[in-house]
Amino acid sequence: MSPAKKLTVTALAGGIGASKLLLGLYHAMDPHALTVIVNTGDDIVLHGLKISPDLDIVTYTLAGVVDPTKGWGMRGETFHFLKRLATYGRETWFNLGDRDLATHVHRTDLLARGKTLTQAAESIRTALGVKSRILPMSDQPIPTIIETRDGNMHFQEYLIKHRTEPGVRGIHFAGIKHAHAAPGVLESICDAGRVIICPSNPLISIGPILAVPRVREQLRARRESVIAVCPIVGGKSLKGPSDKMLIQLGCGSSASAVAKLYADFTGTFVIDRRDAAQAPAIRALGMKVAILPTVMRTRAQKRKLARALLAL
Ligand code: FO1
Repeated sequence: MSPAKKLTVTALAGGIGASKLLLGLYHAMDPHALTVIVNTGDDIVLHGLKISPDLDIVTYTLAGVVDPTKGWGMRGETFHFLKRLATYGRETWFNLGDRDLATHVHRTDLLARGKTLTQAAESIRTALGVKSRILPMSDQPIPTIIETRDGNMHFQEYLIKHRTEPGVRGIHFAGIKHAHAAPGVLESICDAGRVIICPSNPLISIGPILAVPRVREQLRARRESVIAVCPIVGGKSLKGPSDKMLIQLGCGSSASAVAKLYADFTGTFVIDRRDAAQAPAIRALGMKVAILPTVMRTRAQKRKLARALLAL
């Protein structure tokens, strides 16, 4: 591998949890040498608009326009459009902001004109001045369906409309068998100096990317260069319902439980200091263990973890 290629990073990412680390990487390395492969299982069509939450969260974060409190949507957002929609009796459980709306209209129009999701994501990230490549995992829709006691529902309905209350029995990715990795996805895993699995939900953020045909195999082929950052610290998720879902699906909510899910394709598993006691169990799965401060609240903490990962 050439010295220039050695410095390249490909990251697999969900939304908010991943974006913290991605922001750290963006500032700790040459951002042009970073490629982000993003989960699109969360994508949903609402009010005729194609919404790609994780693509937008990653793009807005790296562009510096994300709402810093919520971690999704745009800074300084207003919701006049949503209020008007309610007038027509439409469901408004998914909070579409007025500024954010421009992104969904632009993407939906590009898709209607025959462009791919990859091309739409490229148009949005370049317009917002993001220097890193942002790739959807696939150009085909692969919605994440949560199987619950109350029936099957789209992930966004489970997360937002039903506030993760229904007990989870299973998860599937509709249409996955016939889907393909988007252009550049397999190549960027194959060519990168290192591959970083961001601290995202292993079941519904990283899981859908791994399920795209050939992605897991490609990661296995690069196992020694794959570094996964654990999203569970002290048995709790850093963000979102990972802990609850892992428990309900019988995996258990711990660093070693996530390590088991990643053992076949990960060379180095990164855990927080609080979980140091689990290091021997994780090493027994055949992975190296790095113990680092993985909780990122400040800009400095994000950069610090990013630098530590780049130095591994
Ligand atoms: N998350 C919420 O908790 N409530 C919302 O109403 C909501 C709206 C929303 C709109 C656009 C967007 O890009 C993201 C949005 N999110 C919202 C976040 C998103 O649903 C999830 O955090 C991700 O899908 C999981 O990564």
